[in-house]
Amino acid sequence: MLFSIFGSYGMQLMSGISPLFITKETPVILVADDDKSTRMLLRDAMEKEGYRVVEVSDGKQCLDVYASVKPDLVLLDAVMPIMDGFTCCKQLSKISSNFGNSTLANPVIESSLNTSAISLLWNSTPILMITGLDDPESVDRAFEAGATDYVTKPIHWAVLRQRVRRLLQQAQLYKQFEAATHALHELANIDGLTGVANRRRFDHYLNIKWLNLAQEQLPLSLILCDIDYFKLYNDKYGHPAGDVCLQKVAAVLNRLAQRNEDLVARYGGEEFAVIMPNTHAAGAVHVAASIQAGVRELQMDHSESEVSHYLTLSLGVATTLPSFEASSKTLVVAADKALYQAKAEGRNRIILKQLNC
Ligand code: GH3
Ligand code: MG
Ligand code: MG
Repeated sequence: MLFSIFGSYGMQLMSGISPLFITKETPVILVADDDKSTRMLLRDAMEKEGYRVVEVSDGKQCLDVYASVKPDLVLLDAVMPIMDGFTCCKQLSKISSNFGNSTLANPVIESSLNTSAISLLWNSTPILMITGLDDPESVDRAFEAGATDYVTKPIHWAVLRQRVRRLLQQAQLYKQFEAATHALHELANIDGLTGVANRRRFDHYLNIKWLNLAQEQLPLSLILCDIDYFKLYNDKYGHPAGDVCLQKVAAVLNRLAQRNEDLVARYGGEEFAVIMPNTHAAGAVHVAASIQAGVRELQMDHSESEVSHYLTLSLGVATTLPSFEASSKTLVVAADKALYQAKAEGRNRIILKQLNC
C-alpha cells in the first residue's frame, strides 16, 4: 500500500526514515525562499522524502498560490523581499483558521467534545520557518506570527526531515479528528433516513431560537406536519416505499423552507417540523401552503387515502412572541393542537394557532 501511496518516490523514501503515515495522496510542500540554491536543496531533500514540491520566491507569491496549491505544509524563509516570512505567516494563519472554523460550527458537539480548544491548536496547515535568524526575538516573532515550528540555517537535514515528517503526521491526525467529529455531528444531529435534522437537533435549535427571539422581541413560528393515512400507505405499497416517500417529503420541505435560519427536522415517524425564526403567522401559513402544494405536486399515488388519490399532508402552524417567562414547549403544544385539529377536520389542510401576537 505504501508504495502506491508514494508512487515513484517509494524507493527513495525507504532509504530515508521509515514511512509511518498513511495517506492516499502525496503530501505537497510549498517552499518559499528567495535564495534559489536553498530552494533547490530543499526541493531535492523533500522530493527524496517522497513529497511533491511547489516553489515560490517571496511571501506574496506564497499567499497568491496558497489556495490553489492547497499545501500540506509550508516551508517559509523569514527574510525575503516584497513580503517577509513573518508577515506571510500571519496572513497564512488567518486564511487557514477561516477554513477550519466552518467545520466545527455545531454548538452541541463543539461544547461536548471541547473541540474548539483543539481547533485553536491545530486549525491550520503547519508552517515551518527556516531562517538564519536565531536570536530569541526572531524565534518569538515566528511563533507569534503563527509558525508551527522553527529551524535555523545552516539546515541540519536530518532534523528538518524529522520535523517535516512529524508536522505532516500531526496535520493528518488533525484531519482525521475533524472527519470523526464531522461524522459524530451527523450521527448526533441528522436523521439517517431523510438527511434532515433529527429530534435532538430540533429541540436544541428551538430552545436557542426561543431565547434569542425573546431577547429581540421577534416572532417565532413552527409548522408540524404529518402524512395522511401513512399506515395505510405502508400497508399498501410496503415499508421500503414508505421510506422513499418520507425522503421525498423531506426534500420538499428542505426546498421550500428557504430562509437561512429555517430548520427542517424529522419530528417523529412520519411527522416533520419546520422552525421559522423571525416569521409572522402570515409568512408561516404561506410556507405551509407551499409545502402542502409541493407534496401534492409529487403526485405520489395513495389509493388507500380517504382524502385524495395522491399523498397529502395535514399541517399545524403556530406563531408566538417568545418570552423568558414561557418555554418553547408552549409553541410545540400549540402547533400539535393545530395539527390535531387539521386531522380531525378532515386532513389535507392547514390550521393556524396564534398565541400572544
Ligand atoms: P393519520 O392520517 O391520522 O396521520 O394516519 P396515519 O396512518 O398516517 O398515522 P398513524 O400514526 O396511525 O401511522 C403512522 C405510520 O407511519 C405507522 C408507521 O409504520 C409509519 N412510519 C413511521 N416511521 C416510519 C418509517 O421510518 N418508515 C416507514 N416506511 N414508515 C414509518
Ligand atoms: Mg400520519
Ligand atoms: Mg403520526
